[in-house]
Amino acid sequence: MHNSSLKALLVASYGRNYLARPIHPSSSDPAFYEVKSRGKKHEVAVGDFLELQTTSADQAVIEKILPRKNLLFRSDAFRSKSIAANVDQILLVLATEPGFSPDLLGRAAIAAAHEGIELRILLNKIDLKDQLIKARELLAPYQHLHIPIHEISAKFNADSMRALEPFLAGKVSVLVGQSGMGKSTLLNQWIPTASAQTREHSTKLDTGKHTTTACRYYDLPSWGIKEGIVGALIDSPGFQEFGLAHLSESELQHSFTEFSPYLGQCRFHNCTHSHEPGCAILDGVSQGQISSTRVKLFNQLLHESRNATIQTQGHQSL
Ligand SMILES: Nc1nc2c(ncn2[C@@H]2O[C@H](COP(=O)(O)OP(=O)(O)OP(=O)(O)O)[C@@H](O)[C@H]2O)c(=O)[nH]1
Ligand SMILES: [Mg+2]
Ligand SMILES: [Zn+2]
Repeated sequence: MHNSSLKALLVASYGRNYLARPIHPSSSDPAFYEVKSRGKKHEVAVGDFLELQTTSADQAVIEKILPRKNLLFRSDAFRSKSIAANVDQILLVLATEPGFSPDLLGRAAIAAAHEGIELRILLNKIDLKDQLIKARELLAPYQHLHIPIHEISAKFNADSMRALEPFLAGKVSVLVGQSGMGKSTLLNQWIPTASAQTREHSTKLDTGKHTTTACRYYDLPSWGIKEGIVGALIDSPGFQEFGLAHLSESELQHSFTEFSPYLGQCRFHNCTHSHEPGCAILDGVSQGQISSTRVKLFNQLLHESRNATIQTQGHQSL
């Protein structure tokens, strides 16, 4: 057999194992190619468009990652982890129970703002009412920022799910959130064939019982097609940490969109907006225009970003 090159979409990743499906499959192409990157050269993510070189009937190596419109990832001082590429929208899934982390919510919002990706918050499990009021309180600062928030129950309220369909049609959306919030349950409600697709991927990738640690791309059914574009959902494993150490101080400031009218107005040009006199951001807090939770998050992220820079410099000098 001879090698040939083709374009493909990365549809599943599990550790360093990947599956990609041909964009314009010919009759002789398999449904998926098992793809490998040559060494550590290519850091790929689900949603990436790739140029592949086939090496056998159903295996290929990555020649090239086609230009991305965005890449959602998290990082700390030591490593970074891709979540998804080329997404139109982030669906941040939170639940009434178990309670969600407001810190993670804040970080997801910053990641979205930084990459210029639309964010939609789904508050799931509203059938469990005991913690509903508390959840709404934690969401108040985000309502204030005009981020759309939908109250749903994946298991017990089909209408709440259907109401969201128009927002998913024709778009690639990634489900993110902590473990147990209901991401996979949502996926299975919207895409009844998802579990069958998962099984197909798993057989190929041989992930066995670790299927929930994989990240996967699923086409939406007919309601998800808009103007000829097939929308999709990317299911990602739950995480407890969302490091944003890769954002510089200036990138951070600009990702807190509500800070923008105040930027450049602090008394000190290198103001960290934590304690300085004449800080315009802190004035915004006392006037009720900016939430103090968000300023605290900014300071935490700034601290992590600076720490990461110090660590990196330390490594380079070794
Ligand atoms: N009461 C209630 N339970 C729900 C609802 N949606 C999901 N659950 C339950 O919440 C649990 C976790 O759901 P999953 O869909 O596995 O959560 P996940 O976010 O995919 O979790 P990870 O894959 O670990 O990241 C399951 O037991 C679901 O049955 C809901 O609307 N109401
Ligand atoms: Mg899941
Ligand atoms: Zn300031």
